[in-house]
Amino acid sequence: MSHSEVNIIMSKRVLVTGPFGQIGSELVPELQDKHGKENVVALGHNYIPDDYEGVLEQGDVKDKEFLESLWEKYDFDVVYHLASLLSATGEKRPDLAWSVNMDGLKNILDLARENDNKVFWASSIAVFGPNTPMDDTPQHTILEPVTMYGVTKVSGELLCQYYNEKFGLDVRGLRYPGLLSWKEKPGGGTTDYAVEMFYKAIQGEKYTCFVREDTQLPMMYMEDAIEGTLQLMEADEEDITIRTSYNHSAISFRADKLVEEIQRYYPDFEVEYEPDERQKNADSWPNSVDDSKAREDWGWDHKYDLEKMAEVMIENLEEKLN
Ligand code: AKB
Repeated sequence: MSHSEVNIIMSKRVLVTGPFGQIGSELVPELQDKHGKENVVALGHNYIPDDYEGVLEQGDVKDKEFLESLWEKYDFDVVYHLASLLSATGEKRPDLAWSVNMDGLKNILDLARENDNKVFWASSIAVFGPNTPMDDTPQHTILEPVTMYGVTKVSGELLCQYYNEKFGLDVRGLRYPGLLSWKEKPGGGTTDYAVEMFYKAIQGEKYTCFVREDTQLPMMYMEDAIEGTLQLMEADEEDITIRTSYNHSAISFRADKLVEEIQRYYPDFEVEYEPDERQKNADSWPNSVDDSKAREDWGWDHKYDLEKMAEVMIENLEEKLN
């Protein structure tokens, strides 16, 4: 058998929803490398970048008939379901957050079940709430979120677990922390301030931070998040013991500690703190998360600490912005 024939047999047809968001825009190229550009279908909705190279479809995850037509056209094997409204947008548009996050997920799970697919779904630290232990938050703990985004993530986790237990669907998920990347800006989240700080420092501008200086949240460099996602999806099925979503953690820092780190490169960088409604979301989330289950079950380990993350963010953003 030739090398290309082996590749065709091993390649999977992959659907990515939310492909042009913060996670998707870095996950899609990795999946294209792995499975071949022609085998990865990006399902965009409102925003499609002009320079996207690959198989593209445009539509709404809430539209089940449209999704069915995609399955008929491409006969998917694997789905990465990333399309979601985040915490800040979710508070502004709770009805839309519910329908995109819940109806979208249910449609994907139903089609994946009918077609015997494997599914990745993005959960978040937003599943936690003010009654959750704040430090080293365990995998199994109180889940009483106070944001609509968090409500949809807890409900989504339970739905994933239900589809696994009831129908045997191989669905896997991660509770992502705040993600930092220089490639694509986040949008509509609470942890966005961490990325915004880097932009302002490099552009030589003062930053008005929308959370207090003592706000501490779990965070992760995007390369680690992508690595963890692929690792989870490649793990043997019998090693997956969590079907809600795994705690997934790397670093944790206060807003003012990040400022200090950036000031090592930009000593004149100034920040003032003007907390807005997003502070409430941040206050309801943990300081740090215990992800030992992910480490035990499928060997998760992060590579980037605060210093290394800040170094690569600055190095790459300087090149991008200047
Ligand atoms: C947000 O801030 O809404 C997201 C998240 C933590 O899921 N980055």
